[in-house]
Amino acid sequence: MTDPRSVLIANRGEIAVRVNQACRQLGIKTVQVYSDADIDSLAVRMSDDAIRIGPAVSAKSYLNIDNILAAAKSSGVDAIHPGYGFLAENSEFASAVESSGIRFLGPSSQIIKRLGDKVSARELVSSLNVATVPGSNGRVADLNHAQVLAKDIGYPLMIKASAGGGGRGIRPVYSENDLSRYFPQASAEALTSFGDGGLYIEKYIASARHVEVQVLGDGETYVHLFERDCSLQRRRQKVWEEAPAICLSDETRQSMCDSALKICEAVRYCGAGTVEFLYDIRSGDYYFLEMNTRIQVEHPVTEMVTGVDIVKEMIRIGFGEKLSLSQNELKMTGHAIECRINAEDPTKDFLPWPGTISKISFPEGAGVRFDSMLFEGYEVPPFYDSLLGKLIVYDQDRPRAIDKLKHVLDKFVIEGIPTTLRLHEKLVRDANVVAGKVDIEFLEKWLLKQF
Ligand code: MV4
Repeated sequence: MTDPRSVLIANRGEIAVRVNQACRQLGIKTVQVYSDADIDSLAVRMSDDAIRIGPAVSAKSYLNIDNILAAAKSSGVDAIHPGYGFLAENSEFASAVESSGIRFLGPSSQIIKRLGDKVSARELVSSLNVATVPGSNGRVADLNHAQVLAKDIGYPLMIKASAGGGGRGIRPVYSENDLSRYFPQASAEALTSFGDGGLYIEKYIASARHVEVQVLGDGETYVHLFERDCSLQRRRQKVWEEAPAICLSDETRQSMCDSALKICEAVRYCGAGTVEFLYDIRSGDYYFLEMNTRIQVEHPVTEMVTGVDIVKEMIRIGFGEKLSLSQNELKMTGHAIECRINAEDPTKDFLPWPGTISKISFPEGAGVRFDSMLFEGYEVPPFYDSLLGKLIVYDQDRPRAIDKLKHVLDKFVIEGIPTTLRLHEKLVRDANVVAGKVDIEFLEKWLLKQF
């Protein structure tokens, strides 16, 4: 019998391609939504069916809840996959999908809301005896309150928006002077950007690495798929990610993964998720930052070191099936590195650069994966974020993975537009990157000396 199930893919680009592939492998039919800018995209070509949801501008297409729901209803799909970005962590969207009787392939709107509010997530996590960054308990009422708290916490500190996340709405503060200047600014900004001016403050952890734990849950059983190190970031955008995180001892890794599972159990997490931590290089301590309730861009490095297809697993769970994995059969072997390939010119301060791909070729082989939306003749539209694809290499250990990455990057050709391939060719040869001697501030400082 053929599988009668169908999924509407409410996203674009490489993740829409990835979800289409996963559905195909599961025998599920796909309906791909597209804006006017994406009618010729790979995701549209490979899907079983495609529906226009509006003009190029995201606010009127990929962020338009009514249009997406109308597309889902008219095509009669059983479920919606939100991908990442756009509406993936919008609890109102999840709630609207739930009310329509269509499955949302992610956690419930309630879980999204509870973890999406960073102050409520911090409160939940500290009640579980998992360390959060020292800072305010709950929201900071006003500047006066912030000043009193700052006396205890000390400088530098960070002002963060409760409704923010992923680095949006955060601001470093180095003195009491800064605080009185930035606190009202940050509050006003949070109100305009997120419709919620609520702020909290945290001690600034300098010399840290960004380590995150991948989890899967079905509301009854929870597993972790170990961690990724995403310390190489520029303007809060990850550039290079790897698994495992070489800075962690086995003991710390176990403790961090257990902490992530505690959070899943506490909220009865359902779907794929990521628990973000800051790892303090000096003390060896780690702190919870936030939990992301979506599939992440960098999920492939975890797939390579665990052998688990995370996207297929989240689709199965979303359709009400139980986890097909148990913790004791999960192991991490080898080492994987992901390089994000963006349509940006590293020599022009990463200026986004739309245009036509005239040529693309790369050496395929064992332990080389390229998750992408590209094909020769594809025209990169100017309306969306500039991620074109992700090169992932895998090998037995980190030195071999780095060596393989060097060779693959040497042979990797994208012609027609500038890309961040050039950046990765340099990074993979940098002594500090090769030695793993980096922290979250490394890349921006390094970039000042390049190009
Ligand atoms: C921090 C931090 C240091 N101290 N919070 C940025 C993304 C968001 N998920 C949390 N982020 C951070 N929060 C405290 N209390 C450092 C980061 C951070 C970062 C900061 C500056 C430059 C690059 C960074 C990369 C990753 C995380």
